[in-house]
Amino acid sequence: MNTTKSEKLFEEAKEYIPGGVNSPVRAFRSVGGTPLFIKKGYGSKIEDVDGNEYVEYIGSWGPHLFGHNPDFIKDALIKSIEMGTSFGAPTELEVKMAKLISELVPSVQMVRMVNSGTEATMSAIRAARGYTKKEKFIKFEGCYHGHADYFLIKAGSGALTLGVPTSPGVTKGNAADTLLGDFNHIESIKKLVQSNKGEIAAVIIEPVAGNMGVIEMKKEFLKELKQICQEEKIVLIFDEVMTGFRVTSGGAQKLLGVEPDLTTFGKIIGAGLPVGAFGGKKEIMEMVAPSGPIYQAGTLSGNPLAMSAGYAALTYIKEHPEVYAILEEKSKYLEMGMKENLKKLGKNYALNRVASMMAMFFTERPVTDYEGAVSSNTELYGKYFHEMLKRGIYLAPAQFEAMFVSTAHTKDDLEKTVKAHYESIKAII
Ligand code: HOZ
Repeated sequence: MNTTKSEKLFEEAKEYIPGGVNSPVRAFRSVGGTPLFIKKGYGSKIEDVDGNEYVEYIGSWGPHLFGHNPDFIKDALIKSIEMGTSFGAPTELEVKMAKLISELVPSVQMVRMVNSGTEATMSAIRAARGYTKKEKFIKFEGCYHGHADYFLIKAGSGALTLGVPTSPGVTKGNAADTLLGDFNHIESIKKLVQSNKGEIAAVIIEPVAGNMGVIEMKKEFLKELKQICQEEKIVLIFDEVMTGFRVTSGGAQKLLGVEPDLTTFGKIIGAGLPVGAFGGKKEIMEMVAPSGPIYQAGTLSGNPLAMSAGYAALTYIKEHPEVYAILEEKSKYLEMGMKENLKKLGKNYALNRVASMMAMFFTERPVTDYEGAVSSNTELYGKYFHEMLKRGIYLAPAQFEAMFVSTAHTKDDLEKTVKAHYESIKAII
């Protein structure tokens, strides 16, 4: 068999880049085979260096709410690049961006732009610690908040996929300040709060878990969590890097009706450029430098290109509230089609969907928590992934990731996906 261009590139990449990739899940380790090297993206599709076209549901892991390279984002970027790429000085666009974020997400009274989701979550934890003068924080098993040391303890996403949820290189000291909660199980939080009385600065959670597949947070759990945080003077942080501006224009907090003290963003607010942000209550955010003593900085923070793309995306969302109804319709079509397929095939695999985020787990028990997610047969997911790929559908190359639907997915794309889903499951069971 002829070697493909992707295979050749991967061999070369492995010589110079650890594992041949710049972020682990991309390497196809958990599904096997060679990663596709992508040449371009347009709408709902990507094309690899060998000229194969795929309908895809990764959307750069979330940013592409409108599909690849929509004209209005491209135009904003072209206009911006004419003016220069970075100044390391304030711009008018940063002010407009901050105002727009706080208009769409009212719990965000002040916001600081950073360069990635990891930077956002790291900075939010620092702000919470500085504000409360306490050191420990609670994260949830299977939730992923980027790769800062103290988050890499029982983390989701690539860490869970590759079987290294607790990474070497994380010091005992760092690990000691991270307390582990059980997603959707409030008793675990009550116990932690009791045994670490007066020591917990923050609880950080993905209000819709998107890094152990997709799992919705129970409203009752969330309300109790907020109440505990208020009573114990713990800063409640919603990591909305994935859900922000995706599940509604106001993120998961609008969907679930509970406001956190701080929120982190990324992905859609950069429309595919490297970006992140953290924001929330004024009394906390005003403690961030230079208005306060909690240090946080960045050479490329508020970068004009990232701001132009992100501002164009958020402006579109504001001016076109119908975006979410369109996403809902498309996502529901997929969900229903897949459920119907499973029924026909006599399989009761768990299929979770929250707005335009979905995940199918190869387990027949309902997936409402970490235990449920890890009961999935990942080997079977690998086979499914390759069957779908053969049929022109590109999914996340790992079970513990989300499938993202965009407004660019056409009726044809969705029909093709449902058909491929039926044939793929049939082929592997
Ligand atoms: N950890 C990311 C998904 N949750 C994957 C990032 C990437 O490989 O680009």
